[in-house]
Amino acid sequence: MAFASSLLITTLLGGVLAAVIRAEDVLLNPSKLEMFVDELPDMPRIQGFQLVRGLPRRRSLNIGMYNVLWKFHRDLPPTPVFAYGASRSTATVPGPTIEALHGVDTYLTWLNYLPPKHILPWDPTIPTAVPSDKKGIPTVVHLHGGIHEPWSDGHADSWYTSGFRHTGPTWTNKTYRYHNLQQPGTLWYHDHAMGLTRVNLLAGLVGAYVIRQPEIESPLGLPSGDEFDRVLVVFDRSFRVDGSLYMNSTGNNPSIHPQWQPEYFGDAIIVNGKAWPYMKVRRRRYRFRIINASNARFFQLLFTNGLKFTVVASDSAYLRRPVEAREVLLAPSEIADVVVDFSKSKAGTTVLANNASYPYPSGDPVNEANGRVIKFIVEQSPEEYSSDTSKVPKWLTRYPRARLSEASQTRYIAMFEYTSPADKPTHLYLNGLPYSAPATETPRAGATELWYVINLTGDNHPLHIHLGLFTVMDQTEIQDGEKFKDCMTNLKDAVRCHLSRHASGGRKVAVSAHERGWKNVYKMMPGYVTRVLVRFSYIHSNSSYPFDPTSEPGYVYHCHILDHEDNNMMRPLKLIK
Ligand SMILES: *[C@@H]1O[C@H](CO)[C@@H](O)[C@H](O)[C@H]1NC(C)=O
Ligand SMILES: *[C@@H]1O[C@H](CO)[C@@H](O)[C@H](O)[C@H]1NC(C)=O
Ligand SMILES: *[C@@H]1O[C@H](CO)[C@@H](O)[C@H](O)[C@H]1NC(C)=O
Ligand SMILES: *[C@@H]1O[C@H](CO)[C@@H](O)[C@H](O)[C@H]1NC(C)=O
Ligand SMILES: *[C@@H]1O[C@H](CO)[C@@H](O)[C@H](O)[C@H]1NC(C)=O
Ligand SMILES: CC(=O)N[C@H]1CO[C@H](CO)[C@@H](O)[C@@H]1O
Ligand SMILES: [Cu+2]
Repeated sequence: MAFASSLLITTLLGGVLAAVIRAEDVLLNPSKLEMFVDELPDMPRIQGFQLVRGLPRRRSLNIGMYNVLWKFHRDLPPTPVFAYGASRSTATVPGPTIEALHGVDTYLTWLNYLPPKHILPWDPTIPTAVPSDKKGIPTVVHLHGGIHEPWSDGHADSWYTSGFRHTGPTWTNKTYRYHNLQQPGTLWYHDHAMGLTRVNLLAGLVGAYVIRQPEIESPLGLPSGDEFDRVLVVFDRSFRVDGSLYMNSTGNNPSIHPQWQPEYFGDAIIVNGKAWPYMKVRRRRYRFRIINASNARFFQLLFTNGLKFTVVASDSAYLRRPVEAREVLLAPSEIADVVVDFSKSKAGTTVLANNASYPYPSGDPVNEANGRVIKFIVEQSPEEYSSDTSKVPKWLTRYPRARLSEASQTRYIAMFEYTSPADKPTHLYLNGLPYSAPATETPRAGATELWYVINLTGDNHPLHIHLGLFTVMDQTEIQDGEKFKDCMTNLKDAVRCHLSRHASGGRKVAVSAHERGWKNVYKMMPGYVTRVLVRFSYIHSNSSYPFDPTSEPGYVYHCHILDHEDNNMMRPLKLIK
C-alpha cells in the first residue's frame, strides 16, 4: 500500500514536473539577447605533433566527448551540450582547434563519455545507429577534408557508444591515424554517426583542425600567429528560455517520420560558441578561417561598412592567387579562408552581416537576428598599422590544375527529393538509391573523374566528397526538368535519363573567382547540372596516396545539409585498385 501511494505521488509529481517543463518549453525570442556583449573566444589549441630534441615527431592525442554546460550568451542560462575536449573541464563548443604539421602523423583516439540518453530528439524511422540495448549515444568522428585510410575516416557505420560498449557494423579501430601529408589548409572534425549527424552536431560536436606547412606558408607572409590567424566556427541555434537547445520534436510528416524535418534553422548566430560576439581588432590585417558548421543555413557574409575580404583559400586548399570579394557565400560545411585589412576601415566598428535567405536560395529573407554575425571593434591607435608586416602576396600556390583530358570516367549523380501526398518532403536520394544499396561510385585510386551532378530539387545542396578534392567546371541550367524527373521516377537511372534528355543546353552561371580552386564541398544549384572534376590523388604533388584507400569500409559522399544527409542523401564511395 505504501509502495502504491508513493508510486501515486511520484506519478503526480511527474505530472506536475511535466507541466512545469511544458510551461518552460517556450522558445526564446532572439531579440531578448542583446547583440555583441560577449567577447569572441579563441578555442583551446592542441598541437598534433611533439618536439623531440627540436624535431617534430608524431603525437598521440585523446579527445573526449562530454555532456557539459556551455554559456552561449551573457543573459542565457547555461546550455546542456555535447562538447569535445582533452578533459571534461576543458571541453568547449566548438571543440579545441587541433594544429597539425604537414608530414607529421597525428594519432587520435576519440573517446565517447556521453550519457545513455540524447539531449535532442532524434528519429528512429530514418536509417539510424541504435545500440542493441538502446542505451548510449552512437558517435563517430569524421575529419572533414582529411586524406587518410577508410578506417580512420569516421565512416557512418563505424559508430560506437560510451566505452566502446556497442559498436557499429564497420567499426574496427579505437585510434585513427591522420597522415597530414596533404596540402596545408583548414579542416574540421565533426560527428558522422548514421542518422544522428544532424543532432550530434546540433548538440555541439564540431571543432577545427588546421594543417600547417611552414616551408610553403611562411614565405607567403600572410597574417600569422595565434593573435592574427583565427578560426571562426559559425552556426545557428535556437534556444528555450531555460537555455536548452531547441529542436522541433515533431516531424513535418509525423505519420512517416515522427521527428525528422528537412532543414534545421536556428534564430541565433553563434561564432566560436557565443551568440553574436564582438572582437577587438587592431588596425591591421587578420586572417580568418571561417567554417560554416550550420546544419542547413547558408551564410552570405559581407561587412556593413563595405570592407572587403581577400579570399586566399577555400575549403582545405589555397587558391592560385588571392581574390577580392565583397561577399562570400558559404554553404554548410564550406570554408572561406580570408584576409581582412581593418586599417581600411574608416569607422571604429564594423559588423559582419549575413544576407542569405533560408532555405537558400528561395526561402525567407534574413531578419534582424540572423542577419548579424559578429561585430569588430577596431582599435584606433594608428601606430599599430605601421607594425603590420604581413602581406597578401600576388601568388599563393601553383598546384597542378585539373584537366578534363585526365578524366578516366564520367558519372551522373541525380539529386532527388520525395514528398508525401501533402507535398511535404519525406526523404532525399542520390540517383534514386538509398544509402544501403551497394556502392555504385567506385573510382580507381589515383584517378580523375568527371561528375555531372544533376539537382532536380528546389534546394541548393552542398555536395561533399570524402577523400577526393574537386574543381567546379561549370553549372548549366536544366531545360526539361519535369521530363527528367519523370524519367528518373520510372528508370531510376541518371545516366540514361541524362543522355536521353540532353539536359545541358541551358543558361550557364559562372563559378565565382574565389571558388575556382580545389574544393571538398560545393553548392549544387537547384535546376542545374554542375560538372566537377574529382581527383583521387594528392593535388599538390599529383602523387598517389601512401596508404590503401581501397580497404574496408570505404568512404561516402553526401549532401552536407545534415538533415538531408541523415535521411538518405548519402551514398557509399568505394575505391578500387
Ligand atoms: C586499424 O585497423 C586496420 C584494419 O583492421 C589495421 O590495418 C590498422 O593497422 C589499424 N590501425 C591501428 C592504428 O590500430
Ligand atoms: C514543429 O514542426 C511542426 C511540423 O512541421 C509544426 O507544425 C510546428 O509548428 C513546429 N513547432 C514550432 C514551435 O515551430
Ligand atoms: C552554412 O552552410 C549552410 C548549409 O549548406 C548554408 O545553408 C549556409 O548558408 C552557410 N552559411 C554560411 C555563413 O556560409
Ligand atoms: C541582400 O539580398 C537581397 C535579396 O537577394 C538584395 O536585394 C539585397 O541587395 C542584399 N543586400 C545586400 C546588402 O547585399
Ligand atoms: C597527374 O597524374 C596523372 C596520372 O599519373 C597524369 O595523367 C597527369 O598528367 C598528371 N597531371 C599533372 C598536372 O602532372
Ligand atoms: C530541373 C528541375 O528539376 N528543377 C526543379 C527545381 O526545383 C523546383 C522547385 O522545387 C522545381 O519546380 C523544378 O522542377
Ligand atoms: Cu541536401
